[in-house]
Amino acid sequence: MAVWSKYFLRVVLGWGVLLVLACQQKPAEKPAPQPAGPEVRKAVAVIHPTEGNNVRGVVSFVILEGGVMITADVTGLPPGPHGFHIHQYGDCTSPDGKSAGGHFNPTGEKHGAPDSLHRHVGDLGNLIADENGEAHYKRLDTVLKLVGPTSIIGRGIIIHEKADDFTSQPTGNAGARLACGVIGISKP
Ligand SMILES: [Cu+2]
Ligand SMILES: [Zn+2]
Repeated sequence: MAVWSKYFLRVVLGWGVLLVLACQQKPAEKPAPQPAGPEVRKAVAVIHPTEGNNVRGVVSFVILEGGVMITADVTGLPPGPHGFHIHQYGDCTSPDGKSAGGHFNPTGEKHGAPDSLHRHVGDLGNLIADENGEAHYKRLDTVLKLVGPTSIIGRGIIIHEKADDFTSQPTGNAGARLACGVIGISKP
């Protein structure tokens, strides 16, 4: 056989094999599986003081059967009630905490008490500080979530100077921001 015809044969066979392989590949019917992220069962925020304040603490969130258990232990507060909210942005970069934006409100509701039918997802009520400036908060919340469209992961937590009155719109008139934290996923 002539050299050119051997070459020709090889090329034809080569492309033929490729064509058969290509035809055997079925078009993608299912989307490629998404890489599994961390399983979200718990979240945590470390609270740091804004400029001129000394408020510190930890807020944790754990998924339980009836909702999300919120636990907060905070120090350095003036005695009395202090508005306690999840705000839209997990951004505590500004000295006054305003970089965290307004209350986290993905459902377009009015501001309210945490047990109200109408509330922002971020409305957690008040922390009550004792005479030593310490506040402890433990509440099972049935509105906020750690997954899905109302997830609070990556949002901010703000502790305010004054009490949240649950009626003034859109913030509860809780005044300045004493402390700020960012909610992150914690180990299940
Ligand atoms: Cu707030
Ligand atoms: Zn609110």
